[in-house]
This record gives sequence, C-alpha cells and structure tokens, in this order.
Amino acid sequence: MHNYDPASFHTAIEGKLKRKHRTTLEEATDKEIYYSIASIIQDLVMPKWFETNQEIQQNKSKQVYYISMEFLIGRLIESNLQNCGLLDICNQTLLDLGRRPERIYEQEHDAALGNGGLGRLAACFLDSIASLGYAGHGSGIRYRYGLFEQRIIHGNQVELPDYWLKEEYPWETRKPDEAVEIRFGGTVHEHKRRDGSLEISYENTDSVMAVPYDVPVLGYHNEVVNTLRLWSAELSPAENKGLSASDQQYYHHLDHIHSIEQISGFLYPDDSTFEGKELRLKQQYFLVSATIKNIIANFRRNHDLPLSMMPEYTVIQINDTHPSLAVPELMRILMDEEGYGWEKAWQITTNLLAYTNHTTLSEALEKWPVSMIQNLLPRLYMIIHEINERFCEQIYTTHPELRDKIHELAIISYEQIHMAHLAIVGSFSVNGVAKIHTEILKNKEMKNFYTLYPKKFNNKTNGITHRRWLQQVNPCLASKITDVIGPRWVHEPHKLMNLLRYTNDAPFLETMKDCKQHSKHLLAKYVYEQQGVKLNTDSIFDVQIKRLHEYKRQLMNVFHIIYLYNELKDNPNMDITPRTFIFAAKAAPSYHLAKEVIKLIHHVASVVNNDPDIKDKLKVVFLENYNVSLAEKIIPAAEVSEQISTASKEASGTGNMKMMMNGAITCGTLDGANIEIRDFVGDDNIFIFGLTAEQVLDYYAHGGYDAKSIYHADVRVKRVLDQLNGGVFGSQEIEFKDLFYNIMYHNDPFFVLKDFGPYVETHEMIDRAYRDQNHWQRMAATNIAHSGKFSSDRTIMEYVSDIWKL
Ligand code: 4GP
Repeated sequence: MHNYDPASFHTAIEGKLKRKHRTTLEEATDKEIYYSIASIIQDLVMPKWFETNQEIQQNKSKQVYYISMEFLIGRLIESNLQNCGLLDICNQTLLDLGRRPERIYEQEHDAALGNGGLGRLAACFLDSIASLGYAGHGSGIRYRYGLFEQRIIHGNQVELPDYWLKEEYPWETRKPDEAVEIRFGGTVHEHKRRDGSLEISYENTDSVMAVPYDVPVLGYHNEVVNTLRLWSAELSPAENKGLSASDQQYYHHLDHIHSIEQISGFLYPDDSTFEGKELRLKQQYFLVSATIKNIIANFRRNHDLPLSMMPEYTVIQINDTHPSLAVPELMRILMDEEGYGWEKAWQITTNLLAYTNHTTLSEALEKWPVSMIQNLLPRLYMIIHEINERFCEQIYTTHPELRDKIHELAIISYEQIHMAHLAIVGSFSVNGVAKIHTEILKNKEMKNFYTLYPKKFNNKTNGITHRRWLQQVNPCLASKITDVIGPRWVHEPHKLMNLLRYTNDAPFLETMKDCKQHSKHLLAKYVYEQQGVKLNTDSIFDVQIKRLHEYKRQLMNVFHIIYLYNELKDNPNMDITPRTFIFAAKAAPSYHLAKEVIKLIHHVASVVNNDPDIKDKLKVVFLENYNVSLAEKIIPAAEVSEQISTASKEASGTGNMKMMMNGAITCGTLDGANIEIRDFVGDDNIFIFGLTAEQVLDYYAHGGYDAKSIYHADVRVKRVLDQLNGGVFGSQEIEFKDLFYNIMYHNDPFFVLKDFGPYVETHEMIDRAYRDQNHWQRMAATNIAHSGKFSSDRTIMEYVSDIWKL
C-alpha cells in the first residue's frame, strides 16, 4: 500500500507537522506527531477505500452488513500501521527521532464504543472480513461518550464520562450527504386504495437526522478497505427553527436539540429509569432504521434490480437482539414505502437477516413493554403485532404438539415484546457462539424454536484476530514464532500448528520464556508507574480480566487469595510458588454486588500487599479502567488465564482465546469455548475443574444446592466467609455483608462455594506444574500452536460459507 522507507517516512512526518501543525520534528508534541502519522495513513487509505468500493460496485459482490450497538475497536493507530505494512518503519523512524513509539500511539483515546465480549468480537470480525478480502461493513452508533471511565477511589469504583471525541478523531470522515431521516412517534393512518390495498401514512412524527461518520477498516496487506459506519444523531434541517435568543421558544428549542443529540450521546444510558430505557430503545431504532435505509440506497446504487433481489446480493447479521427491530423496520419500508405485499416483504426480510445470540442470561434477553413501542414506534408495533399473530397461528396449525406452548413462544406476551423471539422468527439463521452455548440454545433456552426451525440453528465458535492479539501486542513472541515456522501463520493462522514440532525444542522454549519475562517486566513497570506497587516478575502472573459479573466469579478468585493468605499466615515457611493476582474489570454502574467485589479486591490487596509476613509470595493488583489498550498490555504477560465462570453461563468467552494465544495456560471450568480449547490442547495442557453445565442446570432445575452445608463442612470456606463477614477486610464489620448474605442466604446462586474446593486443588496443581519450567513452556507452546483455531479468520470463513454465502 505504500512506498515508504524510514527516510521518506521521516520526511513525510516532517511535512505533515509543518503543514498541519506549523511545527518541527524537534518541537512537536507527541500528540502532533500522532496526528501527523494518522494523516499519512489516511492519505494512503483514501484511494484504496475508494477503489474497494468501486470494485464492489463493478463486481456486484454480495455484501454483509454487521449491525451492532457496540464496536469495541480500541485504538486504531497501531493496527492500521500494521495492516498497511508500516508499523516497523514507523517504529524505527520514531526511535531514530528519539521518541518512544508507545508514547506516540498512546495519544489516541481508546474508542470504547462497547462494553465487553460482544463489542470486541464485532471489532475482530471487521478486521478478519477485510483481511480475508470480503465485502463487509459494520454499522453502529457514534456515541459521543463511550463506556464510562473507571476510577477507583478508596477501593470504590467511580464512573466518569468518557468523552473520547473531545479531540479530533483522525480516522473518521463525516458524510453529511448520506444522512437519512429517522422518524419517531406520531400517528399512523390507513387508507384503503381503490384496489383494496392499504396505504399507510404517518403524521406528527418527530424527525431526527442520522449522519454517518465512516471509519476505514483496513485489511492486512491486501489493499482492501471496508467501512465501519457510525451514525450520529442531529437535528433535522426541517426542524431547525433558526430562533434568536430573544424568542420565547429559544430555550425550548435548545432542549429539543439536546434530546435529539442524546440519541447518540451515551453507550448504555442508565436503564433503571423509564427515560433511560426509552432512550436505549430510541438508539436501537435509530441504528436499525439508518442502516437499513443505507443498505437499500447502496443496493440501488449498485444494481438495477428490484428490492426483491436484495437477498442475492446482501446479508445482514444482527449482533444479538439489540438490532432486532430490523425485522419490522424492513417490513415497514418494503410495504409502506416500496409497495410490496406482506408475503413478499416477509420473504425478502427473512432471507436477508441472520441473528447471533451471545448470552442466555435471562436479564440480558431483551424485552420491551408494549406501551413503549406503541408510543415510540406505532407503525412498527402494528407490524410486530401482525408478525406475532401470523406466527402463533402457524404454530397452531402446523405444530399441534406445541399448542400449549404458544404463550412461551409468542413474540408478544404479558404486555412485553420478546426481542429474541422476534429475531428468531424474522431471520433465516440463528447462531450461538460456542458449541456448548449453541447446544444449550437448542436443547434448553430455545428448545421449542429449535423444534419449529431445526435448520435455522447453527454454531459459530467465536474467534479473535491474531493480527492484533498476537502479532501486534506481542511482537517479541510473534517474531520468535516466525523464526521457527516462517511467516505464513500471519495469513493462515492454522499454520501455528507447526509449532508443535518445537514443543521439545529447548532453545525455542527458552526464547518463549524470555519473551514472557520481557512482557512481565513491561507490565510490572506499568503497574509501578500507575500504583507504586512492585511486582515480583519471578512470580506466576495469574490474570482475570473481563467485565465484573457474579457469573464470572471474580469472587471465587478472591476467596482463593484469602485462603492462600491464611495458609501463609499460619505457616510462613510454606512452600509456595510466588503469585501475582492481576485483575481488571468494570462493573455496571448500578450493579451493587459487582461493585462490592471490586471493593473487596482492593481491601484484600491492601492487607496482603502490606503484610511483611507475606513478602513477595503473594501480590494482588487491580488495574483501573479496563479497556482494549489495557488488555493489550496485560495479555502478553499472562501465565495463568482465569476462565472460571459458572458452567453454562459464559456463552463463549474470548479472553480465554487471547491469553492462550500468548502462551497462558487456562485455569477454567467446562464452559463456553474453554471446552473447545480443552478438546484441542488436550487435558494435559489446561487446568479444568468444577461442576459441568449439566450439573449446574440440574441444580437450578431442583432449586439450587445447600450452600450453608459447605460453609459448615469445609473449614477453609468457613474461615474465609467469616473473615468477609467479620470486618477483616475493610474498615468496618458491615463492609461486605451483602456478599456474605448473597452466598449464605440466597444460596450462592453462582456456585462459588460448591466449586471452591476443586478450584483450590487445581491451583495447587498449577503451583506444582510451574516449578517445572520446561514442562510449563511446553504447555504454553502447545496452547499457542492450537490457538490458530481460535482466529476470527476461521470464524469468519465459517460465517461466509454457512450463512453469508459471499
Ligand atoms: C458476550 C458473552 O458473555 C461472551 O461469553 C461471548 O464471548 C461474547 O459475548 C462474544 O460472543 N456477551 C456480551 C453481551 O458481551 O453483552 O451479551
């Protein structure tokens, strides 16, 4: 994509600094250099972006649109440099200039347009789609504020707004000419035409403009540039009243503008209030309506064909149920604006849409009150109602055995609209994100739908882009891998399997270990700079980084730390491999118990880290403000990857894949993709413990288990819980009552105590295994070798061949 060498790149930066910032290489700030580099990349990208679009138009290629409320893309500077083949040249140039490359790249604010796995998956998918050369685009919202910025004050999480756009975002291009109008509210009128058909019109709707901002998605070394289109909500020109400050209406009008801009204001408005919920619904409709209008416009631009042909050239993947209003919105446009009858419109819609489910947690399965949709989207409600009527009737006539289940299957029941049901009924494909997750969908959560539509259900085990999560974040390891197996693995990640030939190669294992030590030093340096805590880089770096949620069981990890602390206090000479426990996690702002766990980690850290008896044997650190960039620092240094969710709860997990790819050994339950990792690497290269999904589901079916009996029977457990309840950690006795009560009196809904014993024993095995470094490095190499299976390139190829048919 470029003809730069270090000398000409140097000149290019110099030129940009002069022309854009009126400064010199010597005097420029890191930020000015960052913007100059970004601008050089954009200059390279723009013509390729144009050409990619031209090619799609000329070849009439089938395109996939990935609609998602979240794209957790993090920083783009390094991955863009890497994908256009400039990363090494840029690093060298910066070093020659006496600048630290990481300091320059850090100038980019993480685009935190997502919350966790689902959003990061969307970002990995875009990278793989472009790198494999497919025509595929993301469509999301350009939230002015991303996921909150986390600060920890006296151990408590405090949320600050994440105003990531306060400075220019160099990757985006505003496309005002492609803005579309989105309408909310109003009343619907039906008029019968002479031929008996219905004409629908709307009155008194509120209009909002959806203005696209395009971010390029660069394929790796292939000159392909796809698009991530992020929509921003603005005042519709028709509504711009042009009032002056002396007008009575002026302030009212300002409020109105503010309420419109709120639609793309925040990721996750607080949905504990009616207004918050309604705003989230508005966001969903805003995204869906803008995207579909855009898709139709693109189709018209590229083809001289009726819309009924769209499914031949277009497929729309909806990322979880958040964009499932796509079903009625497509129906609305096809019928009310394009004149199709119901049957034809339904055929087109259900051949265009495919749905991915990411969770079976009941609180995450979206339901909207009928009244809210009726008010906000009256025409869509009419359509959903009709879809539901037809669907229920179809069950009644074609599946008599399900007649008594109709109320469970219905899209509308008890005054609620079940978005997952709508998505399943309105799509041609429904997929889970790991084998076990898909099995749970088919055999339990969505069993009756599976009976109705067995062919729709399929599995697509998640993946992660190895270009970012190995090549970019761990250049040391990546280069050592290339030294032994050659560079092909970057294009064909399954070739990492060739590393299996080196699992007994002592020099290779030694270099792997050196890389791990190097990454541990870098992380230790960061921790020291951030918190003044010195890490022992000879200790095991044991990492749990992910959203804070009860089902992910950070609490069990903390209980284990408290247990180890007790053991060491009782027996200071105990033979233990030193450990550093590393956490990073954000808790949803209104999730009290999750925030309590964050506080507990901090209190435990302060006791353990400051106890002179413990010396360097145990350390606990919690790194603030978990985001993509922080994950990039931690993952290369991880040696134990904690994937300890209550079995059946974690749909897949993707952190497990990132860490195995960097040579960490998984300590995990038989949940999500851990099972597939185990199947690939074999029992000897992973530490598995705990209840199986089947056992967990069986307990749930029988009302849970008796947590108190474990408390009374296991002295280790009793001691830890009594400490929790007795003010040992924290300044007052009542500090962690709620955590204690949840386990003891709400019957430990996530089986922390039940799995605690096996978890402790597994960690004892890890402790012993680590002492044989040769063996440990062999396990690490085996994990890396098999991690190619978890590249999102593999996942995308499966989507392409089974669902998208690009
Ligand atoms: C997550 C799941 O919890 C995680 O297991 C999975 O790996 C990830 O999606 C990607 O499929 N779900 C969410 C969510 O992030 O918001 O439901």
